[in-house]
Parts: sequence; C-alpha cells; structure tokens
Amino acid sequence: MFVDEVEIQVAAGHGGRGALSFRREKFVPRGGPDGGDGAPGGSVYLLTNPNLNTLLNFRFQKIFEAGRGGHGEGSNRRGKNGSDIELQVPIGTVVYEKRDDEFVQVADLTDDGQRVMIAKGGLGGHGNATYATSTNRAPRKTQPGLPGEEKSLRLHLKLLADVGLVGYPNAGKSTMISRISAARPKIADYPFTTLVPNLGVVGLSGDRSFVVADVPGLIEGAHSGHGLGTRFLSHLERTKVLVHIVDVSSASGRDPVEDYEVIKRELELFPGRDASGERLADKPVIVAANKIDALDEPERLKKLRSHLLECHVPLHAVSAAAGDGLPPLLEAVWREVVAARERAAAMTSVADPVAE
Ligand SMILES: Nc1nc2c(ncn2[C@@H]2O[C@H](COP(=O)(O)OP(=O)(O)OP(=O)(O)O)[C@@H](O)[C@H]2O)c(=O)[nH]1
Ligand SMILES: [Mg+2]
Repeated sequence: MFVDEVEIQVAAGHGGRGALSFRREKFVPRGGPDGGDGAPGGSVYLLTNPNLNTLLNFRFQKIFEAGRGGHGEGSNRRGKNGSDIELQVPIGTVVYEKRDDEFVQVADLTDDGQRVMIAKGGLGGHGNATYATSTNRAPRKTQPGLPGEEKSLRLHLKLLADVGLVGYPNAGKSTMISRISAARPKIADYPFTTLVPNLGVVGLSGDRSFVVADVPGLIEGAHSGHGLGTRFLSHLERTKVLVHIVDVSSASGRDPVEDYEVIKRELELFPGRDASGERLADKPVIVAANKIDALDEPERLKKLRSHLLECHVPLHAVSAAAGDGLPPLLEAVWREVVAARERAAAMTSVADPVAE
C-alpha cells in the first residue's frame, strides 16, 4: 500500500530532576550534599532509509515518545539518559511542523542515511550537590528537569526521480518502465491500472543510471479532480525531465495530437513547483510515440510528428512492448538528465560560493 501523507505526534523525553540528598556515613557527621543531576530526556530523530518508498508505517502508529531522563540520586549518582527514538522514512520525505495552526516546512530529507533531530529531549535538572559553596554547605536547592519538545508533524513523501513518465491511462507507461528497469508494475489493457507511483532504476552503458517514476494516468480535467486528479503529480515536482507517452495506435480511439495537447494543458495547470521554483510545465519534455508495432494508420504518427516539430518538442517513435526505439530514447533522456544535473549544480554553487 502506498501512503504519501501522514500526520503524527512526536514527544521528546522530559529531563530527570536533580536529587536532594546528603551524605550519611558512620563517623562522618554532617556529610555534605550529594544529590546527583537528572539526565536529559531522549530526542526524536528522523532517518532516511533507501529501502522504503511509502509512509505506510505511520498509518497505524501515530504517536511516538522518546524515553524520559532518569532522576538524579544520592551519592552523586546521575540519572540514566532517556533513550532516543529514530523514525525511518523514505528518501524524499518533506517534514512540516504545526505552528499556530499552520504547517511550516522544517526539513526536506533528500539524502540516503540523512538524520535530523525533530524534537529535542529536555535537559536534566541539577542536584543539590551542584549548589554547595563555601558559605552554603548544605544547600537544599534542586532543579526540576525541563520538558521535552512536543510537535505535531505532517510528513509528505515526494518521490525523488530524475524522470517522470506521464500520459493518458493505457498509453503504455507501466509497460515502458518494466522494459527499461527492474520495476514490475501491473500492466493491463484498461485505464487506471496503475493506482500508485512506481520507481525504477535505468542503467545505461558505463555506470550511467537514472531513476524513473511511472505515475497513474492523467485525463482531461485532472487538475480539477477528474480521474485520479493531480494527487500523484506532486511526485513529478522534483523530476528533471518528463517523458510524455502518447499512444499512436488507433486502439485508443483518440487523436494523438489532441492527447498530447490535453496532457500538456493539465501539466500547465498543476500549481506545484520544485525547490528552484520550476513548474512541471517548465521541465524539458521528450515525447515517446508508443505502440508503433500496432501502428495501423501511419498518418497518426506523421501528424503528431509535424505538430511537435512546430512546438520544438523532440519525438521518439517506440514500441514499449517490443522494445523498438527505446535505446535512442533513453540516450536522449540521459542527455537531458545530465544537462539538468549540471544546471542544478551550477545553481547550488552560485547560492553557496564557498562550496567548490
Ligand atoms: N501493441 C502494443 N501494446 C502496448 C504497447 N505498450 C503497451 N501496450 C499495451 O497497452 C495496454 C496498457 O499498457 P500499460 O503499460 O498498462 O499502460 P499505462 O500507461 O501504464 O496505463 P495506466 O496504468 O492505466 O495509466 C496494455 O494492454 C499493454 O500491453 C506497445 O508498445 N505496443
Ligand atoms: Mg500503468
């Protein structure tokens, strides 16, 4: 099951209180203060795990509490530290914290093994031994532990893929990803077979690779909720290149040029932006004219080709099922991915001139 948005509560542990105690020993009258300090409470961390691709774990358990710090004790014994907890999340998880009824983004976990503290444990209090001075040898002062932070969080998974496959239902997106990667989503000849996004890694010669996301099909009016709506388009926000798959066989009963224009419009109407402010419609697009093995009316491909030529959008005629035309398509996609990675790297070095 794919879950990409959850709300949870996290509570760090309270600090332990400092002890009030005096040394009592035979033959040692008025032994000094020996109340130990309380220990800090445990903190709550989020840690990315590359083997996860859903927030499903948080669907059932929603409250997470770290351990409280132990109280100080006599004989200057310090309490035991509260135990930390680590919540594992998929890479691409964006974390929002509720502040004054508004969720504010506090972290974006995009790296493998990235760990962030999300709620800090409270400090332990001092025991009375701390307060002994030359003028006050028997202090009775102690400190309570401080409370741990408590937070309401919203976790939103936005998959991290280099390339997004978009298109009408049945266009062949899942067939494509199963041909070019090890992903094995369900493929069937009815619309809306794919109900959740799938990720696959495409390996090219050398050690070149990129990640592809197959998302559920779009239809006209998706931006206003038709079909599965745009719920899954947020998973394409962070892609660098879109491959728009258009069915050019006559099986769809629609016109390929119109299909292309309809989906293009839906992408334009999607309001989401990536971190650099780029919209889906700003991303480079490569069109894969699919099902050429079943191209019963070559006119359909020709019309699409000349339409895209006018729009300066590259087209590759392919058969995702038979594999025809896929190598040159993947090379073209790779070139766009590299160009986009270079643009992103240039932007980071402008933003942070110290990082060479
Ligand atoms: N002849 C032919 N059929 C294809 C080709 N690619 C996909 N198909 C068929 O088209 C149908 C839909 O394929 P899918 O890969 O499930 O399409 P999809 O775009 O993932 O569809 P949704 O998940 O519903 O959005 C299946 O019956 C496939 O076998 C192709 O290159 N040639
Ligand atoms: Mg599919």
